[in-house]
Amino acid sequence: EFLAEFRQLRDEFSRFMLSYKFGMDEITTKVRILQEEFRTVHVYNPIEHVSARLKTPESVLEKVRRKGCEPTFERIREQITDIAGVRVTCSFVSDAYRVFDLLTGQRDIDVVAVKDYIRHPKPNGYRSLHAIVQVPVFLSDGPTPVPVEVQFRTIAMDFWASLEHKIYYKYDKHVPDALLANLGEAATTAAKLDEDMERLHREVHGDDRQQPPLETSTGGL
Ligand code: 0O2
Repeated sequence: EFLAEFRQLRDEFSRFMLSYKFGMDEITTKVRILQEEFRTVHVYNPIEHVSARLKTPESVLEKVRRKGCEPTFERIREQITDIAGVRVTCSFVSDAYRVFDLLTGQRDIDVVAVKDYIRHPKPNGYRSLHAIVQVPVFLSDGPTPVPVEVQFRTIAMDFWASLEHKIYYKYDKHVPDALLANLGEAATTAAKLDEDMERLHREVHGDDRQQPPLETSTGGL
């Protein structure tokens, strides 16, 4: 009996995790569609690259324990919102906001929460725009809304965050003060670089990006 119950739970958990993979794939496809459209139809492409990651079952369960979340599928779906993660890296800060608007403005996307660490950086200097969005995934038994954490950032923000992440783990979360101070300075330098690059870009491209999308020969169909 125990074995039958165990198998059932294992299968349910696999289905649960699979729904997150599908949600992540839906969001990745949406961003890739925008990226390809910009690349081919517009003069300028605001999306540098897109990546996605699914938390491992171990790290989901570890977070369930850490957050004191009740271990039911419903509670986990409500409280652990970063099981599926998509990262969108843009050239400029204004592009991060622009792609955020384009994605969250889509009819089938619900925005659950937004954390703007660009306007309000974390004390360590971390900057990125985070959104928890919900996308419907159509399975054989009907649609399931799946939360996906989408991070929008610039190349400079991404460069900083990946180094900080490595240092954080290298020191097992106890980074020496001097190194923390250096990371803080590097974050300020990265923010300044973002500002300078955006200004230069505007000087060269003017207000290109404010233009409406190109009309097609079929009259916009
Ligand atoms: P990974 O390896 O990227 O998956 P919580 O997730 O509950 O601890 P919260 O407030 O729900 O925290 O999430 P928040 O602040 O929106 O941040 C979650 C994710 O943002 C992290 O996921 C990182 O990807 C990124 N992030 C947030 N703060 C930092 C930071 O200070 N440095 C770096 N490098 N990344 C950060 P994970 O699961 O921690 O990591």
